[in-house]
Amino acid sequence: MGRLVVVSNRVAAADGASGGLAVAIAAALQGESAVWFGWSGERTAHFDGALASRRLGDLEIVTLDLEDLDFDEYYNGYANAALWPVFHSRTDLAAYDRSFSEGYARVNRRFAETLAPLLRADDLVWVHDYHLIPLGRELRRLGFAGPIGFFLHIPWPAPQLFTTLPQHRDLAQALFAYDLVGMQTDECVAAFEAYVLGEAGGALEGGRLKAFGRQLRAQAFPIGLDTDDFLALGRTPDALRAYDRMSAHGLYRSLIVGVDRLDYSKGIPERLLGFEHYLKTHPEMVRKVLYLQIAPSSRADVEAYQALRANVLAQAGRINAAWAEMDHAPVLCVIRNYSRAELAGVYRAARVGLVTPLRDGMNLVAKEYVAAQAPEDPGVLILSRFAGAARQMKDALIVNPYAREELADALAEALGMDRRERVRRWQALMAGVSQSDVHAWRDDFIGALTLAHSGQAPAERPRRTPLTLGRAPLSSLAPRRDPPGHDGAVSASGWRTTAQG
Ligand code: GDG
Repeated sequence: MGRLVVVSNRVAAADGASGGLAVAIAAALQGESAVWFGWSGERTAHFDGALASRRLGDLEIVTLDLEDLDFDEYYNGYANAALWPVFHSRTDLAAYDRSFSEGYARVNRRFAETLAPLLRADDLVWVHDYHLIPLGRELRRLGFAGPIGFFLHIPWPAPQLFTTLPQHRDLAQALFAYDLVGMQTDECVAAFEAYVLGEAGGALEGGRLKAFGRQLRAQAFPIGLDTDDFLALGRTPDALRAYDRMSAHGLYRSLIVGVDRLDYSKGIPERLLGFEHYLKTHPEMVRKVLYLQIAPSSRADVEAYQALRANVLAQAGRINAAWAEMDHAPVLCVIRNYSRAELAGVYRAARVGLVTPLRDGMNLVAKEYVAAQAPEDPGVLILSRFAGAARQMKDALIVNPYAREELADALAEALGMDRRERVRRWQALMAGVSQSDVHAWRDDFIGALTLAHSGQAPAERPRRTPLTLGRAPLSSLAPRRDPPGHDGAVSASGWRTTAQG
């Protein structure tokens, strides 16, 4: 049996990585016999293709360094200043420079040329995210004929947005080198299909998309948490200390928490406006609430991120200037990283989890907030309708993050919600978080990729069958447990809910 070879831009197995992709892949590969290949995060004067390799249990981590021009054109350039904004509906922030797309193509070739010699014919290759769309095509060019799947962690944009990229056709064609293209939601798959059918002269036949003389299967695989691991983190001393610290700080006040990379897609300025509107319309609550925003710095070399940082800090300052007293400031905005254990403690201490991105592939913070709650006295999740997670987490208070009055109303509803209703909503949400976890996501994807490569059609959703890539079975196949007190069944793709919505 071949190995599972996972490729992503960054390879980060250690704790402290504040990014959904690294957290998810590290969890999905934990304890597995697999290879994880990617950029080391280091730069070198001249690219030489030298690889570094280390082992983490059964996992082999292989990294390469990139040169400065690669970093500017591929990473800061095409990936984070063109694809990221366009895929998050921010064409106003996109840089369409040709040099960026050339750097992107070059680095994908470099990835392929260094990876290809390591591949064995029976390996299964799983490529992750928007940095590496052309990688599969490059590997095919170099002769790899085995299964290659691609998973997009961020949203796939509407055709009108995607076609603003001068290279849209080439990007779409590159995807057709994969056997399976996975996305976070059905909505993203539908947008991709609309492009292929409407712009690329493709067709959808027997569940397969056909275009550019090739075919692929496109399907939604909503990503989840390593839920058991996160629950265990919540019981560690670091988590308990953070919980105690924030509970003491929030004594006589209700804590509202937001945790997001400092990224314009996360809607932090809009959230601050919503909170400000809440204070204006509920002046009696000013001393009774504290909004803590944890926002670790991200992509600080890109101009739009520098502007965002200044904007967020200015807004928090403005709100505090208007509403603070000598012993209380309503907003605490912390631009730094905390350990995941500490985050688990902070989530648990918060009466409200405020997760209001303007656009988000999934959003793991929403799921972490739910997983961290005390079952007998849980907090309330307020979730943007524009997060992929909103398709599953219908028992959250779903809001339009652009509408400050709606945000303020949701805060009022969450802070006034009785315990019974909070428990009822949390139980439904937690059932989904437990069931649809990162292991199910991994097994579903790999099962579907194996079928897609062999030309078989999946019955409905791919079944969770034992996979024996490499030495260890990929799934323990233990039935996933429901949280105590919950008796609901949960479907594979969407969660059963108890509330309307
Ligand atoms: C991309 C997609 C998709 C945050 N602050 C700290 C910290 N974090 C962790 C969170 C969470 C992760 O980072 C963020 O994940 P998200 O899913 O919310 O967002 P992105 O980073 O944008 O991730 C997203 C995801 O990929 C997975 O497919 O859901 O839509 O954009 O786990 O806890 N971690 C640590 N310190 C922090 O201060 N250690």
